[in-house]
Amino acid sequence: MRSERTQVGIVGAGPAGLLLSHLLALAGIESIIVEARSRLHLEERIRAGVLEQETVDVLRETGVGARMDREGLVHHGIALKFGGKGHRIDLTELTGKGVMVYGQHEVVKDLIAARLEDGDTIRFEVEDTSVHDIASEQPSIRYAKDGLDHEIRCDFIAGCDGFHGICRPALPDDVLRVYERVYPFAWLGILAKAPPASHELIYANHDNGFALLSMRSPEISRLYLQCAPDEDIANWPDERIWEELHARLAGDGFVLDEGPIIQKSVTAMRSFVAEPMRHGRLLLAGDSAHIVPPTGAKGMNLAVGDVRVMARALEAHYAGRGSEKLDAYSQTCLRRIWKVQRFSWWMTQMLHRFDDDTPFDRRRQLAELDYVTSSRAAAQSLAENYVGLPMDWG
Ligand code: RFL
Ligand code: PHB
Repeated sequence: MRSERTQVGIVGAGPAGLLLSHLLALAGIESIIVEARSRLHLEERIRAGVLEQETVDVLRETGVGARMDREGLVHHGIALKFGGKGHRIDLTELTGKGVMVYGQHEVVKDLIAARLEDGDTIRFEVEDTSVHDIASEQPSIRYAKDGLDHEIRCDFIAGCDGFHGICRPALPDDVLRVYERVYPFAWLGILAKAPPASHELIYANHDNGFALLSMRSPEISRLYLQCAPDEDIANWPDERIWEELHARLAGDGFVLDEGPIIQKSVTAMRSFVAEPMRHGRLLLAGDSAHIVPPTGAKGMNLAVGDVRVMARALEAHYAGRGSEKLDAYSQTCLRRIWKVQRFSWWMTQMLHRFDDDTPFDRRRQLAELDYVTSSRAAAQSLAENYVGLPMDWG
C-alpha cells in the first residue's frame, strides 16, 4: 500500500470538495482530493446554473471569479408565469442583490485549474474509496488507482462525495438521522443551441405541468419540463419536447426560439437532510448531506455555504483557537440548510402539477402565485431567499 499524509483528506471533486480545498489552501492548510471520475467528465457534467450573490462574492474574493465575471450573466429579476401571464419579481429592487447565471461545470473548471496550479492536489479516477478510523484522531482514506492500493492519512476527512457517495453511510446507524421527501415527478432538462427567448429566467406553472426557461450563454438555452418520475427519455423525441415547452411557456406574445438539442437528461426530485453532518473526524458537506429539489436553484449554493463554514472551523482549529467552531459545524450549517429546504420545497409545491391535487388545491396554488406576485411583502420574501440567505459562517 502506498501511503501519504495530508492535513485534510477530501472525498469528491464537485463544487464542495474543490472549493473547500481552495479555501483551505488560502488559509495555509494542506489537502488532497480523491475523485472517482475523470477531469473531463467533471468539466462537462451539466448541472446547476444559478449562483447566489454570496457564492459569487466568495469566488471573486478568493481569486477564482475572473472568467465568471467575463462570461457569467448577471440577473436582476425572474418571472413567474401562470394563467399564460408573466409576473416579474425584481430581485435587485426588492433586496439590493442579484444572481449570476454561470454553469456549475464552469465553476468546476475554474476551481480545478486553480487547484492544479497549486500542485498535485487532485487524484482523478480513483476506485474503491473507503474511509477508516473516523472516530480516531488519525482517520484515513483508502482507494485504488491503476491497480495499486493507496492510503491518505489525515487529521480530518471531508465527505464531499455527493448523494451517492460513501462518506454519509460511514456514519454509524445509531448516529445518523435522515429526513426525506420524494416528489411524484422529475425534470426533463435540455440544452439547446438557441438564443434564450427571454433574458431572465421564467418559472411557469401550467395545467400540463411546470416548465423553466434558463440559459447558459447568449447562444445556449437551458430548458426544463416537469415529467413522470420514472420517465423514459425515449418517449421524448425533440418535437414533443418543443411542443410541450411552447405550450407551457406560452402567453404574453412569448415566442420560444427552437434550436438543435445538444443534451437531454431526467433528474429525480427529492428533499433530503442527514443529521448530524459531523461524526468524529468526518465532516459532510454539500449533496452528501442534503438534497433540495432544483426549483429554488439552491443545491450548489448550499454546498458553498457548508464548505465556507467548514474552512473557517478548520482554520480556527489549526490556528490553535480551539474546537468550538468545529463542534458547532453541523448545527451552524443545518440552521441555514433547513431554511433553504423550506424555500426549495415551497417553490416546488407552488409551481408543479400534483396529480392527486383536488380542484381546491389547484385554486389555492393559483391564489398563492397571485399573492406572491401582487404583494410586495410576499415578493420580497421570495426574492430574499432566491438571492440567498446570509451564509452565517461566523
Ligand atoms: P457533486 O457535484 O455531486 O460532487 C460529488 C463528487 O464526488 C464524487 N464521488 C466520489 N469520489 C471518490 N470516491 C467516491 N466513492 C465517490 N463518490 C462520489 C463524484 O464523482 C462527484 O464528482 O456534489 P457537491 O460538490 O456537493 O455539489 C452539489 C451540486 O452538484 C448540486 O447540489 C447542484 O448541481 C444542484 N443543482 C443546482 N444547484 C444550484 O445551486 N443551482 C441550480 O440552479 C441547480 N440546478 C442542480 C440543478 C442539480 C441538477 N441535477 C442534475 C442533479 C439542476 C439539475 C438538473
Ligand atoms: C439551470 O439553469 O440549470 C437552473 C436554473 C434555475 C433553477 C434550476 C436550474 O431553479
